[in-house]
Amino acid sequence: MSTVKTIGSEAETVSLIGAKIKSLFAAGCKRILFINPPQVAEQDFDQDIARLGFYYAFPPYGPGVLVRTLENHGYTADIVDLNYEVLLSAQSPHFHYRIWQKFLDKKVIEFKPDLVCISVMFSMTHDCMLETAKYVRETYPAVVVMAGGVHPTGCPEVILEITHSIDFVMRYESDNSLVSFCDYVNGASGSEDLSQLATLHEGRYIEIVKRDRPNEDRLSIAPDYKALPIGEYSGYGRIGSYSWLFDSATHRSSSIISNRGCRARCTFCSVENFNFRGVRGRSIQSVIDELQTLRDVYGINHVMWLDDDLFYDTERTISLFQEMTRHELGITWDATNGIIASAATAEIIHAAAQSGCRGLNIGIESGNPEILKSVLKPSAVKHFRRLAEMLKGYPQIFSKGLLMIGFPGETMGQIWDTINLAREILLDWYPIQIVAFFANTSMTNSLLQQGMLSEDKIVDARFFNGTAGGQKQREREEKQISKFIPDILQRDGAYVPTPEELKDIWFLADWLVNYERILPEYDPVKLEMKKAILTNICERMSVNNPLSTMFLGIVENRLNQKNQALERFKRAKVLVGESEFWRIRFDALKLNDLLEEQAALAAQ
Ligand code: B12
Ligand code: SF4
Repeated sequence: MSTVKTIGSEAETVSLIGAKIKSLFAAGCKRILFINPPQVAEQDFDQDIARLGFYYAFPPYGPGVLVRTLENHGYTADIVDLNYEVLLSAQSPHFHYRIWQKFLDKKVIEFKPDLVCISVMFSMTHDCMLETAKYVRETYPAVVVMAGGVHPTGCPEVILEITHSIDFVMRYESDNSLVSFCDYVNGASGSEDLSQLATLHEGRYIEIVKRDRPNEDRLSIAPDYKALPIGEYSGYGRIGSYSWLFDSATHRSSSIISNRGCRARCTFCSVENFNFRGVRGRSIQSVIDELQTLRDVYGINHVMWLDDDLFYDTERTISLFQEMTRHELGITWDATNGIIASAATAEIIHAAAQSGCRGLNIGIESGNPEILKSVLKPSAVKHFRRLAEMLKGYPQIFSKGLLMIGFPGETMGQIWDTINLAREILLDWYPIQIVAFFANTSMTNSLLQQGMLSEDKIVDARFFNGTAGGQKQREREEKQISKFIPDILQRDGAYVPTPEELKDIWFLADWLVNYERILPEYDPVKLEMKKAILTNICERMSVNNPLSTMFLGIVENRLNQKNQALERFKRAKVLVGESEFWRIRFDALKLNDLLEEQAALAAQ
């Protein structure tokens, strides 16, 4: 792979890229079409999961903002959301995955774009991006193709070098750069205004590295979704991680952003590299206006904040929540992205609760002070304890602590600190991830430099949890033959587990922080909450999981729903019998005895 970013001087690079742009757009560039590609690749896509509404169905927020921005500058823009079309079509028994091509064709033929912009946020969507670009190139060879968003920003060279279907990668937030690009094509500005743009010249990678970051005025622009049926989205997939808290018949969810960027610079996160240092906020009025539009135009009654640092600037945060309350919006909200615990004050949490907060994810990552320090986490253990204490006063807010294991060099003792902290502060649930190495983070860059990681490992990096993640894959693959090290957590405190061992540690940690602690729980309010999240796991996230099925039965029995509980116990027994993966884990943790005991209790 080439490493040079320029050929000759910087001016020569700009001139080469400028000439390439002019040669590709013979008739100018007035019509720009954004594509949100399917988010799950064909080989991973499971129609049953789609029909349960478990895949993400986020409105394409970034493309929506760019559509409005371009139209404000005299261009014509539109969006086709192939992810939504696939999820919607998956409801039909005659579904076939490549139906997205039909929707794309229809849009391209009607709209006649000069430029197609493929928007890609996640590295997991790498293959979908390539497939979409390839189809556009083969079917409409005259159309210029550009990719942008977080993922292409992280690995533009790799992308341009492995496909001939993408002409340009535009990096970072593109609110300014894309307008300059179109202006340049149409002769409305000079090549000196081009920025954040990468391409290949005679097979070699070249890039205009100059950045043009949008300022606060630009950020107050709300997305224009054109004809997309935003109000229908949450009927076909998830928006955030709290949809299970609401009645699906009336729940209509969308997303919104209040700040861009984050004050912190955690080494495993690419936000600082992507959004640059610091936080830029929108005007509070523009946020309120957008919420009102979501409610009045699309019937939205719940939003997920897209912010990385929602509680940035205590005074502004409180004002934002107070304004939301004052406008009686009738909209609840969640912070699936996670908030910074050290930024939470009693006043913020109170204003949040008043303004409709129902779900709060807290970025804990580790319970070990050295790990927190080494990854530059902006919160310490004392902040997690303090926030957990504050949240006790707001039982209507479901709190999740986001945990990570498998940091480079992390020892068993340090992993135990995370498990112990989670069991001490007792937030409502703890999603756990094995550290993944995404492009453009300082942790990944440092491992690449040390030769401890190769670039091909990060291009389509994915987490070990989630619908298409490694845990689900492992359950599927190990139905006949499975391996498990039940005493792995008893290894010496200084021992650094291998990547393979981390998978069993993940399983045991999940058992300890999420399931075992339900056994002493008899408070009906807490049991109702556990019932809601376990139902979501059993019916949508992990349908053949006997552990969550058994615990749902335990909770139901304590809520006096004995018949339901007995059915769950019966189903859990069948599921264990069907899978070696689960059989050896139930044996090792003596869960068969627990299952028998609980079934007997429910039968009394
Ligand atoms: C909101 C969000 C989510 C939401 C999803 C939002 C959605 N789909 O709309 C949720 C909570 C579901 C989520 C989940 C996850 N997320 Co997230 N998420 C974000 C976050 C905080 C903000 C994104 C956002 O909406 N920004 C606001 C809009 C306006 O910006 P934008 O869409 O990027 O668009 C701008 C530019 O990208 C560009 N642009 C966009 N499209 C195009 C196209 C073209 C052609 C051009 C030129 C420009 C362009 O211009 C736009 C305007 O400036 C980012 C961090 C960040 N700062 O980017 C992380 C981030 C994207 N997430 C990340 C991660 C790791 C995850 C998870 C894996 C976390 C987890 N533990 O499970 C999951 C994965 C989900 C999955 N696919 O399975 C990483 C991505 C790493 C990677 N390379 O994949 C990020 C970068 C944060 C980080 N930790 O580093 N996430
Ligand atoms: S606090 Fe969250 S968004 Fe901010 S740098 Fe750390 S992980 Fe990224």
